[in-house]
Amino acid sequence: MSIILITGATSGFGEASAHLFAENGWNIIISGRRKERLEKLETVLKSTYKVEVLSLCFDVRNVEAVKTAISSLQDNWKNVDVLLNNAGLAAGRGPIQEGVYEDWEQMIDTNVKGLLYMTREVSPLMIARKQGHIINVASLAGWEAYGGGNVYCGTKHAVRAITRSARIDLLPHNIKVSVISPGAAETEFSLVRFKGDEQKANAVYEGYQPLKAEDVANSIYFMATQPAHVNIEEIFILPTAQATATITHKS
Ligand code: NDP
Ligand code: 8X3
Repeated sequence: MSIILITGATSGFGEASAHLFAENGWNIIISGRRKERLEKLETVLKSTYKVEVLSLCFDVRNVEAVKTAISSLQDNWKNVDVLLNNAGLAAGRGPIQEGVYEDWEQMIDTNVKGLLYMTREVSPLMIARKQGHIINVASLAGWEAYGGGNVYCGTKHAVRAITRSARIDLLPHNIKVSVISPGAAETEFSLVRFKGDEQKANAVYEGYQPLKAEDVANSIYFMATQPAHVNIEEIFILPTAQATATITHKS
């Protein structure tokens, strides 16, 4: 049975991917910081899909925690076929001259450094088996820079650059490296970005049909299930009503 390790499985794209891969018979390693959500998801996945599930509760910003989580994997969980580097966030949205240092650090540490730590620890397991697939979650913000998105856009541009470089590094080892770049998707993303302000978060998705977490999970599953000689290098997925980060057709 194939194994996928998903960071940020407690919500949004990660949670939807956990369901979809489990539904299709994959064993799943779920991770995130919220222990209760992990426990609940583990129970639901096991009982619904009859697959093996392992929960790893850690913060991807903590390099020692990442090292411990991966080095503590039992042999039966070491054969990770797909690493989905999904954990990430935007914290705030505003002009750079008013930027909040803690927000910048949280985004850079999670979206860039956390992804690097995970890749650094998991890729040797894949190299040992001469197979594997790393799928990074970037964003429309990895293609475009929009006002107020400064640091978030920077982190997602970095994710796309790291993906392309890692693909070259891992090429001789038969490891696929891909990236998915979604546009606006209704998850907990905006609630996190606007620090719990539901009104601001809901306004992001008003007047049009944004992507659902399941839409993105479907694309990730498509990427992960191609034949061994096929690498879907990048999927750029937008809501039909969205043309760019700042142009959305609203009713
Ligand atoms: P959610 O807020 O719904 O999910 C984010 C997930 O990341 C949660 O499971 C959260 O888990 C986890 N996470 C955040 N920080 C950490 C951390 N320090 N350590 C471990 N896990 C962490 O948002 P989405 O599902 O929308 O976002 C998933 C990814 O998709 C992110 O990288 C985001 O930037 C990207 N994205 C989102 C888009 C959107 O419009 N929604 C569009 C394009 C890209 P926990 O809090 O339990 O740690
Ligand atoms: C989330 C999409 O456009 O808000 O990555 O940056 S956007």
